[in-house]
Amino acid sequence: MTTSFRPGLKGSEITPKAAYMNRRQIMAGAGALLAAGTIGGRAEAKLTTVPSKYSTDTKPNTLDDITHYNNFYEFGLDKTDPARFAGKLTVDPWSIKVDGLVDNPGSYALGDILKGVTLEERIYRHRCVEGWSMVIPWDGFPLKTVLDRAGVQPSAKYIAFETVMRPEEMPGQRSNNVLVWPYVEGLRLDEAMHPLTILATGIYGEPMPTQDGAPIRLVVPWKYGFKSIKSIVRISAVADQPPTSWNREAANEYGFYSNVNPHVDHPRWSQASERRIGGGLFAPRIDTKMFNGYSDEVASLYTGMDLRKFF
Ligand SMILES: Nc1nc2c(c(=O)[nH]1)N[C@H]1C(S)=C(S)[C@@H](COP(=O)(O)O)O[C@H]1N2
Ligand SMILES: [Mo]
Repeated sequence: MTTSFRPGLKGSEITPKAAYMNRRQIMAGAGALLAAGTIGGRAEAKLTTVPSKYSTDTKPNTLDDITHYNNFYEFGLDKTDPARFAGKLTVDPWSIKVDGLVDNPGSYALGDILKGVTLEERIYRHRCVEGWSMVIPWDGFPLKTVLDRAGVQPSAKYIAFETVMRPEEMPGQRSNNVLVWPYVEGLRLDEAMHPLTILATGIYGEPMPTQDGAPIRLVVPWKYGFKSIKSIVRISAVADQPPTSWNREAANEYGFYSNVNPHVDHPRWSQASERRIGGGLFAPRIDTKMFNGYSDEVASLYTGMDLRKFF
C-alpha cells in the first residue's frame, strides 16, 4: 500500500462523468461519429457503447486517476510505472489464442472477436487486495460471448487466462522476478460465464489505455483486482484448477478465489475497509463490502463453500 499524495496530479477533472457526457454530446452534434482521441500516444476512434443495468450509480474516478495509479507489474512495481512505460506495448495487431477443451480452438484476431459484439458501459467498483479502490467506467462485453462461440466442452471446469509475454516491450518482465512471467489467472467456469464478468476494451469510451491492460483485459468486479488480468493473449478451457500468478507466489496471502471479503484479513493487513483513490488526503476510509457489493448477483455461486477457507 502506498501514499495517496501524488505530486504533479492535476485536480482539474472534478466532474469526470459530466465532462465526458458533454464531450459526447458535442461530438454527436458535430456529427463526428469517429472523433479522434489520443490515449497513450495512439490516435483512436471513439467507442460506441450502450448502458448496462449492472453499472453502479457511484461517481467514477477521473480518467487521470484511472490511468496514473495502476498495478501492471510487467511495467514496474510503482503505481506510476505503467503510465510511464506501457505506451511501448504494441497492441495492434493483436490476437487471442482460444484453446483447450473447446469445439472451435484457434488464434483469433481481436477484430474478429469484436465482430457483432455490442460494447456496454459497465461502471464497476474496483477493489485491490492492497486496500485501495476506484470506480471505473469500463467498456466491454460478457466473457460468455467468447466462451459460447468457442464452444466450451462439458469436461471443462475452469477457464485459464494468460497475459502477453513480451520482455522487449515490458521492462518489468526483464527486471523483476516478483512474479513468474507471463502473468496467468483463472476462474471457475460458472464465474467465467457470469454476466458480471466482462472482457473490457475501453474506459470512458476511449480504447483501453495501455497501462490499464490494452487492448483487452478481464474485469471480475466481485474479486480482488489481481484476478482481472490485463492484455490477454490466451484463453483456455481446462479440466483442473489452473495456476494463478499471485497464488503461486504466496498461496496463504492470495487465494484462487479471492472474492472481496471484509471478514477475512490479509495476513499482513485488514481487509475491513478501503481507501478510495481520488478522495483527497483527508477522505475517511470506506467500509469494504462482501463481494465488493455484488452479493445479490454472485453470492449464490458460493453456497456451501466456507468463505474463510476458500479465500
Ligand atoms: N498482467 C497483469 N494483469 C494485472 C496486474 C498485473 O500486474 N499484470 N495487476 C492486477 C492488479 S493487482 C490490479 S489491482 C489491477 C489493476 O488494474 P488497473 O491498473 O486498470 O486499475 O490489474 C490486475 N491485472
Ligand atoms: Mo491489485
